[in-house]
Amino acid sequence: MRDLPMEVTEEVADAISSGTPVVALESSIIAQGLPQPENIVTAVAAEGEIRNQGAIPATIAIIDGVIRIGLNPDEIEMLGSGIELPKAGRAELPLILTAGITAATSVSATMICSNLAGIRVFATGGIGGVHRNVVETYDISQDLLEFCHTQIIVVASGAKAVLDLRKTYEMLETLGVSVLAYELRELPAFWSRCSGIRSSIVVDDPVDFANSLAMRRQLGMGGGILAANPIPEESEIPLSQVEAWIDEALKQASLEDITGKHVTPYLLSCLAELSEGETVRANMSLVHNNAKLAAQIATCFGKLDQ
Ligand code: PSU
Ligand code: MN
Repeated sequence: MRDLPMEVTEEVADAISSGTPVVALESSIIAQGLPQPENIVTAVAAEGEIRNQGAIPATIAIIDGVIRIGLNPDEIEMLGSGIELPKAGRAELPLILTAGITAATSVSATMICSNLAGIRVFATGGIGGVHRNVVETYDISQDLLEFCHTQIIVVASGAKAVLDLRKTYEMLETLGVSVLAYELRELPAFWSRCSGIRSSIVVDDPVDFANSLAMRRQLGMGGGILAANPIPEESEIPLSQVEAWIDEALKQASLEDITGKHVTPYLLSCLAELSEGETVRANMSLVHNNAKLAAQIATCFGKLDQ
């Protein structure tokens, strides 16, 4: 059998083997989730914040059929240059590797690749989930099921609020995913701090996330943890304001018959326009904040391992 097509940069490989904290970042947010040039600004700033916290960033993508763990600035620039790239989730990942092509990794594929490399914490903006029109479309993101398969902590500001958040959080509970809210009693709603949905588990210390993952492992349970981190107060958009824009974006998506993997990127770009960039600014801030918490959690693993 041929070797797994995966390349880890020297810096990341050294960090993993020496126990230096490492945080993974996804690339679909660069290629499909944010407009230019904010996509590249956000990716670079997230890496910078992780370094500020004393950890090593590892942005993940598939380049020419190779899983790349850690990218250089030119590669990040290429992913965010506006060229059309496939969005790889769990289902697409093997095909993209055998075809030898380049693709951005969504949350599910980034979880798989991070785990293969031995990285235990991954930061993103918001995970996918159950779409509001699920009854007609059956559209539920691969991200949710990935938490059953892959053992990693995903730091996100909940699921994107264009989704049916109540159904998304219910489904995570059904799947046995540990959803730990950070600092607030309520689960976050991406651009807004509160969704109106109470969280049964709240933690105040980054070490609690690391301990929970270690305990899942000891229990032989497998599966991941969602660290639900609310957007910083100064950047949040009130839920009622976002809801008005979402209603309009959903109407436009249905008129234009947008389906499948194109729904999330379409809605995000529609909201960016309707809000005159406010949703993009909030998205940038929450990604930065999630990178920071992820680095703090990764640092706790170093201490647990000693
Ligand atoms: N977080 C963001 N913006 C994004 C995403 C996450 O702030 O665009 C991406 C992730 O890659 C996630 C995907 O996996 O959106 C969800 O897409 P879907 O609903 O098609 O599974
Ligand atoms: Mn979908």
